[in-house]
Amino acid sequence: MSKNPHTESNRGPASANPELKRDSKSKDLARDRMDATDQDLRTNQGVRIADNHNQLKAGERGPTLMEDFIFREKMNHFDNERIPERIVHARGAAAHGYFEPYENAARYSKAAVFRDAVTPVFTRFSTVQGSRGSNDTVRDVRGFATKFYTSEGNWDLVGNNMPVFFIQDAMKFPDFVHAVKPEPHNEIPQGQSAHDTLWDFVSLMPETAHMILWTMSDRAFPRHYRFMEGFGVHTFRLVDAEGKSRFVKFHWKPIAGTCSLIWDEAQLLWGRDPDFNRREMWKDIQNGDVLEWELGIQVVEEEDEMSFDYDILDATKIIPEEEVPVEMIGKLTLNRNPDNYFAETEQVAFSPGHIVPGIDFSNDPLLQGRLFSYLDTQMLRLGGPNFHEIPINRPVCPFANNQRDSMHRQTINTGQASYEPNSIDGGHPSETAPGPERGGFESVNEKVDAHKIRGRSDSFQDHYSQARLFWNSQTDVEKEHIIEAYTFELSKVERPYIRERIIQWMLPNISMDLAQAVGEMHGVEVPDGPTASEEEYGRGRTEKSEPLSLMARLPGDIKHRKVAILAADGVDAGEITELKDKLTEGGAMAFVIAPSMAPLKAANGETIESDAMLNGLPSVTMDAVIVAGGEESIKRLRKSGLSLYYLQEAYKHLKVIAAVSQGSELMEAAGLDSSEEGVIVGERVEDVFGEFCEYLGQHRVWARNDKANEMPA
Ligand code: HDD
Repeated sequence: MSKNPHTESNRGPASANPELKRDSKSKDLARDRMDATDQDLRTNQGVRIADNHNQLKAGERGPTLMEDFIFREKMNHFDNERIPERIVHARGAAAHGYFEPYENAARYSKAAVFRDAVTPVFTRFSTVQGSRGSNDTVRDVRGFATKFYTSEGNWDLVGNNMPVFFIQDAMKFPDFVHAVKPEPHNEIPQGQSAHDTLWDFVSLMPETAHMILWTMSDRAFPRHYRFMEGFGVHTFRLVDAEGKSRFVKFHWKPIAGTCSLIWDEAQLLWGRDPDFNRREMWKDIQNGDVLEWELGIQVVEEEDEMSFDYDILDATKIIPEEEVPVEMIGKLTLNRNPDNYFAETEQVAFSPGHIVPGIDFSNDPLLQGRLFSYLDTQMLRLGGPNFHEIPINRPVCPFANNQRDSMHRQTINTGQASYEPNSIDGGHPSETAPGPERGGFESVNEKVDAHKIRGRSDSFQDHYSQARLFWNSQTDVEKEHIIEAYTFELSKVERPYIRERIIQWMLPNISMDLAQAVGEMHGVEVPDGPTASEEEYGRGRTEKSEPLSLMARLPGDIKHRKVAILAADGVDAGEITELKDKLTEGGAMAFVIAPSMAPLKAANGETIESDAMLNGLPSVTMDAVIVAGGEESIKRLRKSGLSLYYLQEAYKHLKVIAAVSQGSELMEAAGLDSSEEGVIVGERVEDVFGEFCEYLGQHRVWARNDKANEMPA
């Protein structure tokens, strides 16, 4: 069991479950894996195929014969390959891994996942708005859904990379999704929130203000899934071995830190690598560079439920970490790519309703609605109620019940009794009484004594305090990006009255600076002060909360960062080797980027492999650039517009750029001034490397922001 460095003194009892190994799900999947090595080509009925190129015809130039069962089977299967994509979160990428609880976890919950030494998991990341074939780096929320194959059944933590949601009651979910999705008359825009119907809805629904602000921040296009936080969003419950229930919020804290793309970069990536996030995760895992998060919880004792200036059942609110600290209770590692996208990533079925003893729901009306929706949607998407039998969805623990039949049933249930109680099959499968360990599921014994009411609690009225809290917690650069985001998004809204509603009726309640800045860019007059009613404006805490800024958890080092080394024939081989060694030592990945894919002939006659061409791994796919020296190499690179553009684009996107020896000439040719911050030149690798790493640890050269805005690239 891993030790949690943050909570040394806060340990509860721990126990290990030796029989559950981290690869138990992989072993479970093994019985369905099919390897065609050394196999003959056959039909689905097992008949060997002699000719896979030609239909059976009446004569060489004649029509196809109906009896061609080989053609018909092949074509029929192909014609039916697609299933409905997810109604939201259609585009996703996933990986296998495992979860290891810290010793303190079992203190709050009797769930086996917090006791067993290790539990296999499958985690799927997704965008929300776009279709399955849309771009990875669009401005959107990212889904962060984890299926824990625990020894007591599957637990799904189906969260997002933002801790709040757009609406408070699931009744509004179809409306929200209809508004955000491509518009119904022309199916435009794909993967974008910048359109009339979304902003129309938002402008009429002040409860969206807080979440919209998050989506206008750089959190909406993470640099890599590994640099992204995750949140369970709702308040859930954990139930300990004594049956005591506590409210919790779940957090995934990335061990690598947090950082994002910037908008221009994100947009360029739509064209240059639409699969950017999924490709990076895939390649990193392939290279053994695993993704890691800590699972944290904020714990609220039941008696403190009403002690906040917001309602903890309201999914548009966070619990600021200053009010309830996040306690780390375990670690997630993603270390294995799926074997087959469709079988695993597409067919995985998550549901917040998949919980295990020791975890329970709260009465959050958004969560309550989700409990119906996910199961319901799987009926259509996965073709009926047997989707739990699909290999990626089945639990690793044994399970039996009296549910029978329906479409595509795989299990061959033996025995005569498919009911309970029975005496024919020895009374099995039988119930298990609830218990502190390995007991049957028991809901929290909450007293509910109320009138039926279709309405909302007054405690859900404050729509703006936490939006102000978020705004006040951002650094100047982050605020600038948010202003740019609203300005851009609203510029795509055709109806002026929708733009005006946002600028005049929503933004002034968040920040007058924000409202004025966006108003100015749209030529819309802004009122003198807030426009919301006192209740909606709210009086909650608004002073800065550090963890709400992405800058609070910058990576700090060069681990997992991608560095381009620009080179051409005639490059200094020694410099390349030294750079690669130093970067790899620090945990970064170095790529030799050259004008062609032909092996480079270095100045000393050595041959160096080129990892990619200048337009193959363009600067937007990298975190930093170094120009290696070598007279001839620089001469060649100077002749390439692509290499000059590489540097200019990296400069514009606030990336650290270094040049060794003659490399400085390429910098000059690109118009970059080495007296500026984050533009580093030196005679030897060691002259530039330390400073280079410092900037890279800060993710970007933030001080360059104003200057970079003047760059045309
Ligand atoms: Fe949802 C998918 C996360 C509110 C209904 N949702 C889906 C996925 C994630 C979330 C990560 C993709 C799972 C996967 O990878 O397969 N959804 C959230 C979060 C929410 C949220 C964090 C608010 C806190 N969702 C929400 C509501 C409803 C739904 C209020 C309906 C009442 N969500 C769905 C769905 C999806 C889905 C339509 C589409 C495909 C699926 O479930 O399996 O049922």
